[in-house]
Amino acid sequence: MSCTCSRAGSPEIAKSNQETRPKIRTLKPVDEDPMIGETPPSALNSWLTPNPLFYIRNHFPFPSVFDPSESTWEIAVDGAISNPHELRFDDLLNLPRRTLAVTMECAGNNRRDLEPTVPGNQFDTGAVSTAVWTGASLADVLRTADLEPESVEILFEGADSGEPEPGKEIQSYLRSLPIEIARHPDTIIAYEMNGEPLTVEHGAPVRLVVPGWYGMASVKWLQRITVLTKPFKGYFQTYKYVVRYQNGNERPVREMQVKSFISSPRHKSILKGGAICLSGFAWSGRSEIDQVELSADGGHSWESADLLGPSTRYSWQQWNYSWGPAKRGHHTIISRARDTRGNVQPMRSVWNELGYEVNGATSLCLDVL
Ligand SMILES: Nc1nc2c(c(=O)[nH]1)N[C@H]1C(S)=C(S)[C@@H](COP(=O)(O)O)O[C@H]1N2
Ligand SMILES: [Mo]
Repeated sequence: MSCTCSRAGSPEIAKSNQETRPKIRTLKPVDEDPMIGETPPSALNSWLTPNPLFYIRNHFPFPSVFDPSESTWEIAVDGAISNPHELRFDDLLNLPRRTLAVTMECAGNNRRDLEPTVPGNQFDTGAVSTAVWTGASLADVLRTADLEPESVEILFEGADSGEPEPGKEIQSYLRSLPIEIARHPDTIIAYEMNGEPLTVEHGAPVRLVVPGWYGMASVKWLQRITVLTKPFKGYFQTYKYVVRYQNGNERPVREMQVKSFISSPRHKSILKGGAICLSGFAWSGRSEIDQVELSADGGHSWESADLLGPSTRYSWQQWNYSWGPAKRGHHTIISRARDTRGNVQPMRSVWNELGYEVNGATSLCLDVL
């Protein structure tokens, strides 16, 4: 049966206190200094996240000596190149425009679901958002830079800095990319987000956007691009953003893992019986979603959801499922996604020391009257 409701299954939602309260219109706070906030559940029902509700994840205070004005911003391009130079905002505007819909997820999203719990920001489901980004391909910038043949990585520096943890040396936010990812035409230096100039929260005037990778790669307030002949070993590269398993193995965090969630109805909703429309999103690093399935019996049997709306390589895919008629009583529903490369969302997240890539199926509880 296909779903007729367009989004949130509102007709079925019984009037509980939860549903009559005004919808939250601001981020769900996680921390104030540095500023961290999740996209509120009400905004996780839309394919594009409105800019003011796009999650924010800063490691440091906002850049201090800071003029985010487009007329004066310069990006230093240096390192293993024959012609170190400064790139102005206008230089970027003169390069071909590239526009891409990209879902960005923080590597720590859903950290609070891990058992046993791990330290760090206890993110719920909202450290993920989607925007249409416009900018210049980094490849076009690198083409004019004349890289030395032994170059292996490109390093990106944000204009923000501080102590990443008490006692550690003051440093900028620094992340590197392998040359092949940096040279991919879809890796962009973005200056627009959903058709508007970037705001300071999201990296004004320019940030990197690395589609398909967890958010840490998309360096905000980009002020320096350095070509390296040796792999970068900085704090946010080899100490943080590393998946460290219980057995001591480790690997760097890179592409987003296949994942889905149910955004409507809300967890713990009380609903009238009949057909209940379930909907949500599914995404996976650099591949498209092939299938989303739902189970109401703890994973014994699965039914396929309808995929709808835009389907692009780097953005999440909306899905709907008409479930019913649902019997009275308490139900636990789970969703799982599969991508076009055959990766399937696991039932349980794999525990790791720093709580990254938490993508296990999550349970939605519903009571049907
Ligand atoms: N300069 C700078 N860039 C940064 C960060 C940062 O703290 N400083 N945080 C990174 C992380 S961990 C994430 S998840 C994304 C979040 O981008 P957003 O705040 O626009 O959602 O930015 C990344 N880029
Ligand atoms: Mo992040």
